[in-house]
Amino acid sequence: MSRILSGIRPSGQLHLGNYLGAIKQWIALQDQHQAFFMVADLHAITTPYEVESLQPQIRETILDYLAAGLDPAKTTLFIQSQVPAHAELMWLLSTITPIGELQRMVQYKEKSAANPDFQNAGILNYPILMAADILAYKADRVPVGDDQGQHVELARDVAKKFNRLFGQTFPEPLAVFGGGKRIMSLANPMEKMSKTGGEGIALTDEESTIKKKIQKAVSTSEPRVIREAFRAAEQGERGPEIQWQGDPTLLKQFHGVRNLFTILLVLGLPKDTAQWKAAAEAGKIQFSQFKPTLATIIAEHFAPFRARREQLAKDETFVRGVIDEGGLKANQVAEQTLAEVQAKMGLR
Ligand code: AQP
Repeated sequence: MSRILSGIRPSGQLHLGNYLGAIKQWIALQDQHQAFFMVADLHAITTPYEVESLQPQIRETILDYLAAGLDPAKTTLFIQSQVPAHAELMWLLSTITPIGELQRMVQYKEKSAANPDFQNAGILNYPILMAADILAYKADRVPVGDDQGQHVELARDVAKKFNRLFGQTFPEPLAVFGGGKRIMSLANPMEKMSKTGGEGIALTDEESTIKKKIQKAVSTSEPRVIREAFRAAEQGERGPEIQWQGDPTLLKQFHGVRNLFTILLVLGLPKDTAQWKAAAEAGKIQFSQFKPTLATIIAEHFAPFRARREQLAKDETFVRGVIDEGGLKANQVAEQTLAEVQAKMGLR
């Protein structure tokens, strides 16, 4: 049975992008794979954060995992910092990771540009820790959103290099992407939806809040844009960006409506999507009607999530038990890999 690993930083409320890019895939994969899902708190401290909010935020993230449908009977759910082997393995892997590879990572460039007063080696070394997260479990599949694809490729390169230098040890991990691999910000669809941007649709949002947020989403009345955007959403592609390159307004509208159609296609029932597909192909969608419909589809999809989450929040003993048991299982596997790596590198 192949192994998968993934995680989310406890850096704010989980949003639709985190769900469609990562968690929805995790739920689908947990039945056929040996799965490890962590709350990536060591990654969270590489960008500005409030010390007193970190523990509550870690707990909120675990509640989100459980309420979304991750089953502790089938998967190992754990907190990254409770498995010290990740940080130790990272050090060992850092000795074979070229600095130039780290410096060319898009997330490193974006996150250091966004936080000029918080420059630190952790942001640069983030992908080595992520490689250690993956390789500690010898995972061969990593379900993530497309912003993390470059990091998984680096983990793959590190695995190959380790195997070449010290003998076959790791599988070469591959990223696994789902239909919502890049959900864009509603207000600025040229950028991805993010926790810290504050404009995301939180998984806990009520229908009225979702309606208000979607209402503000960038849309269009241009038939060409509607048609091309629906086609791109259906094919899971960024679409014919070149075509709109000379017109920033149309380009933004294209990305805005492609994003809304992507959400519809991943969350809507076939009867919902068929009707809107026909309208999009004719280039005639009234966004004043489409937007509230989409908001309702999202709210209904997450209604069971919100109910389960409310129940789980009251059951501190259960949640604590899941974290403790997950930590034990994760430590067992990761420590074994660490010992093997230490021996192969001549440290034992
Ligand atoms: N907009 C997105 N669309 C699809 N997938 C996304 N992911 C994040 N944003 C989107 C995926 O969610 C998983 C967890 O991400 P993360 O929290 O570990 O890192 P991040 O990419 O830094 O997430 P955010 O939400 O943007 O947080 P902040 O604002 O703190 O930086 C990953 O699989 C990611 O691909």
